Amino acid sequence: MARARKSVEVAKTANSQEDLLKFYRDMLLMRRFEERAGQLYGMGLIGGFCHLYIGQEAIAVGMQSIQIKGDQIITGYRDHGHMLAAGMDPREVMAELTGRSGGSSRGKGGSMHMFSIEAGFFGGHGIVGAQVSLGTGLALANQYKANGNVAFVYFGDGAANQGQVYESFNMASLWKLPVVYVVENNQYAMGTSIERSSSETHLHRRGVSFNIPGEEVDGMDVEAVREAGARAAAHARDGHGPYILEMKTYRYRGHSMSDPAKYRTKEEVDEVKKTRDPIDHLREVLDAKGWADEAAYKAIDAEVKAIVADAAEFARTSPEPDPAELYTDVYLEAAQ
Ligand SMILES: Cc1ncc(C[n+]2csc(CCOP(=O)(O)OP(=O)(O)O)c2C)c(N)n1
Ligand SMILES: [Mg+2]
Repeated sequence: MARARKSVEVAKTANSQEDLLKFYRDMLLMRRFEERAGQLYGMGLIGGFCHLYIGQEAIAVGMQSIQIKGDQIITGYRDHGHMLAAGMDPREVMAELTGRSGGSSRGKGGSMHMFSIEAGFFGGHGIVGAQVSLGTGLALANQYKANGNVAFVYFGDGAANQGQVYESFNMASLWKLPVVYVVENNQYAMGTSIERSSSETHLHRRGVSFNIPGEEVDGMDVEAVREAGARAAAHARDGHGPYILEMKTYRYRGHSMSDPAKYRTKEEVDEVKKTRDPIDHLREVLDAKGWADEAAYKAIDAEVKAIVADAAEFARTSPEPDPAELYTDVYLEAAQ
């Protein structure tokens, strides 16, 4: 059947000044948004779980840049960056974190349970690995509808050891489903390093026995992410089935907000921040091309700060959900 939609074609060197400035702005927005969320958590305005994405921004931004209308995204609980990349309103995301009625789930979902059909964002899942099976189901729906769309399924190095991931790989490959599996290998699953938990640490090879091609990507380089993402998406969209991208990345903050961080040294974290930071890296690229000066960086900084300040104010002042909302959206009444 003819596919209605074509993938975006990208070569790493082909990114325009406009592209790179947008990636810089989008990554900075994520970083400042997350820093602010961390502060609000410290002030007691955010309760429950909260997993920050700081350090991993190039993945969500690079991958989003090659998606087309109707493509879906699904991920685990480290989800704020993906929601912003998908185009969800920072106000709604922040207000969901503070549990207010202006939040994207009307304050009843919190950090791990947001959702937006319009943005193609299918959550936000707290069960490690569950999104892989659900996302494979989204790909099956795409195939069934022949809509030319691809499901982008994100999961971590820890989730990569879950059994349902491999059941999903088998079906996705057998049925040639349009799905890209993006493993965000930040090297730790809570306090357990990948070396301690995985017999095969090269996660892009995990599809070999299912005939799924995979590649390792520098997840700290937004252009490398975009280029590999375009290749993987074209493969899936053209009917060749699933593709695995292993993004080598690092999370700067603790697993969640309470993390004693005894499993790694401060020197290890500082070294990554100093030598591999995705935002600093892109700034070096922009500088080398002469595509941004101090005034341009300042303007982006000011724009991002204003968006985050506005989102935080909205999240602080939006009213709490009405008690009458307690039972709404919990069960869907099926038509008889
Ligand atoms: C099925 C299941 N088992 C265990 C947990 C507890 N848990 C929450 S996060 C996590 C680590 C997952 O790490 P990874 O997949 O690497 O993602 P990251 O946190 O690094 O983004 C674990 C074990 C859970 N939520 N669900
Ligand atoms: Mg991890």
